[in-house]
Amino acid sequence: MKLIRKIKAPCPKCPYKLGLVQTTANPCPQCRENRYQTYERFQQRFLTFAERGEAMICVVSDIHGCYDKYRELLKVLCFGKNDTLYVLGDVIDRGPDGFQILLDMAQRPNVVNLMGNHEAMSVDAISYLLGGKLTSEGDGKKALKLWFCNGGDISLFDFLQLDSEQKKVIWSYLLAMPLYKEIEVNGKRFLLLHGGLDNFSPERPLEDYAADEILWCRPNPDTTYYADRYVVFGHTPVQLLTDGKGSGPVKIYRNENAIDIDCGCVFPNGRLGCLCLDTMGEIYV
Ligand SMILES: [Mn+2]
Repeated sequence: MKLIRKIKAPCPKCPYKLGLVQTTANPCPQCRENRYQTYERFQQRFLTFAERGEAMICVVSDIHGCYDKYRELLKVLCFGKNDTLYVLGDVIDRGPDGFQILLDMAQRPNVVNLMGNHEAMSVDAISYLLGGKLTSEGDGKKALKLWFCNGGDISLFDFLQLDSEQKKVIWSYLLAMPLYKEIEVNGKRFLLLHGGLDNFSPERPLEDYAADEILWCRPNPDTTYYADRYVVFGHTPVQLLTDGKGSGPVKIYRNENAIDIDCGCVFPNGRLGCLCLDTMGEIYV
């Protein structure tokens, strides 16, 4: 494993947390004493970026019902109508407010949501509950059980609270989620998806991968994909890849061109990690 970039987290006392990018203040005195220069640099670069009014492209994953962290991230990013936020799935389940987050995202044309295995499970289970047709093969009861075993029970409760118009919005939003997105930012190519690419071969066309190979893939710490583009994914909390050996707060995991951004925000000691594709800078809330 090779970490391309190491960024220190701000000290726990830091009131700026890198987050308050609206201010020109440097990190707190303790941070400065600890020489958290990377944060200062990032903050300055971010400020220049925002001041120029340029659009920013960011990517986040596995919000898992953490509504407050999602809102805080938008604030930290100063997320505006010219920016784009790619969300690599698993907005729902485990935490309580997944569908509320999806409702908010559905109203934002510049938030692009990709399918996660939790959204796929919810589609199968809710189809079964509402007596509709399953969108993927399998027995409905099994689908419901699988969803509940993976923290879907809390989301079902959330879903049932929605009024019929909101349910419609959510339903069409879920069904429209793509499995992957290929984009280019500043001359760098990115493939964005939820879990990874099982049975990977660089020659294999993307449309050839089954949904499960993308949604449930568990890369290992040494997994690499393409030489000419970054693959950015979530699904596997970085704690699993570092085997708890990393020191300090959890960080986005990079192994050559494979980048895991799931910092396990719904779990104790987890954070919501966000990668800015323009600068490759990391933001945490
Ligand atoms: Mn997942």
